[in-house]
Amino acid sequence: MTDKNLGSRRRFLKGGAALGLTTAVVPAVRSQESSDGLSRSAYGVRSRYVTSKRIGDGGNNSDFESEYNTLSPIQNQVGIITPSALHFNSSHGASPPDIDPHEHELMIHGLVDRPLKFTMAELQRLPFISRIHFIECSANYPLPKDVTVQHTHGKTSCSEWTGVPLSLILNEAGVRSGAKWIVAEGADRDSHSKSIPLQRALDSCFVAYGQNGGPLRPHQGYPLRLMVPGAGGFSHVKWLRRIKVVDKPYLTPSERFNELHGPKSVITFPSGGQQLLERGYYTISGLAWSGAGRIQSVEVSTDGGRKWQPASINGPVLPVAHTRFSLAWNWNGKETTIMSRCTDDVGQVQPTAIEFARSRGVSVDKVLSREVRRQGHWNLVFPWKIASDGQVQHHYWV
Ligand SMILES: Nc1nc2c(c(=O)[nH]1)N[C@H]1C(S)=C(S)[C@@H](COP(=O)(O)O)O[C@H]1N2
Ligand SMILES: [Mo]
Repeated sequence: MTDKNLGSRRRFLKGGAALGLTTAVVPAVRSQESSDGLSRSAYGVRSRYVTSKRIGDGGNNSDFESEYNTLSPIQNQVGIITPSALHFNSSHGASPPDIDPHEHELMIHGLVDRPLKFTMAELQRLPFISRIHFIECSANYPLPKDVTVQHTHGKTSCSEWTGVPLSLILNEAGVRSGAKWIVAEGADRDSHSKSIPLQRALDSCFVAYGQNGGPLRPHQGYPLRLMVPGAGGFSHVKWLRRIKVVDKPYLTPSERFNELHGPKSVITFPSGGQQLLERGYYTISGLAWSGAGRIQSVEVSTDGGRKWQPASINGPVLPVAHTRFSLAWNWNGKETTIMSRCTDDVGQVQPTAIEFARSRGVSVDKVLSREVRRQGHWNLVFPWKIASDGQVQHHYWV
């Protein structure tokens, strides 16, 4: 770093102490083995000073490690990719099935000319695509008792997924006339199943075996999952074993399950439960995403929504992917409320609480009611209150 760079960095922070110019202590390197007998260098482990983890979604005090419902620690994430080990997880009441990829098959049948079965090895011989997409549970909403952004927004994650376009597989089988939907089924205890319109299946769905450069993690559906970009997480059937081509939406209890996620954003720093130590310079940072396409713009307010400033975009802007934004900010040490709102490239704007309440036909004090939460796709502009002592808290409308 040149002196000039150091000088400009210094202007952000008050005094040299904030730069942390202390001597680093380098611990002696010990060679250790993990429980499966691999050395730390054969399959890496993170620094013991890094402690970020998924937590159960049972609320504030649930630090328990749930096998089947976990929230991603998005307050600690940088960039747009969720580390595979920290992808949120929603599996309805069961641990991941222990699937041997040599035995796993994907069956295609129903209204097709040629019913087909693919082994994993056969799928991996086919042409493939890699796409960076978020998956968000339709039930990604806050509860009044929630404290951190992990609690309020932790059911969304973003990975690079690799696999085979479903159109290629369906064309191979030959879709018959009269076919309008597919039903996808997983190999878990309850055979999680979901109907998806055939047109969407042909346009954008793919069967993924790769996540962030490696195989899917067991919690994400190893060895195969369906990707339905932009639709509610529920559609992204994990441990995928069967696709039936049909004439009707057999398994769609609510139309909302097929809606694409609307535009949504949240500030991840500073966010709930964090503490600003002193007034001065901070880089506000957050994530924005939309199920309909790319993020067009993000604005941030640092005065409770009176003025909005355009945020910078820090990194790739991809369709149906988390997009990282930031805003340079000088905190004057006074109580305030900060929030973000985004617009996607089909022109949808993230709604305020008032706009959202109106669209759902309820009064604004009902935006967190059970009835509204259960409709899913909760994408309100989300405020964080910063107290004069620097504590960051959820700011409620009710
Ligand atoms: N087979 C199967 N697929 C499933 C589920 C499930 O319980 N079983 N849960 C769905 C729900 S509700 C969500 S939100 C996403 C979550 O994907 P993730 O666990 O990889 O984050 O998986 C979907 N696919
Ligand atoms: Mo979900």
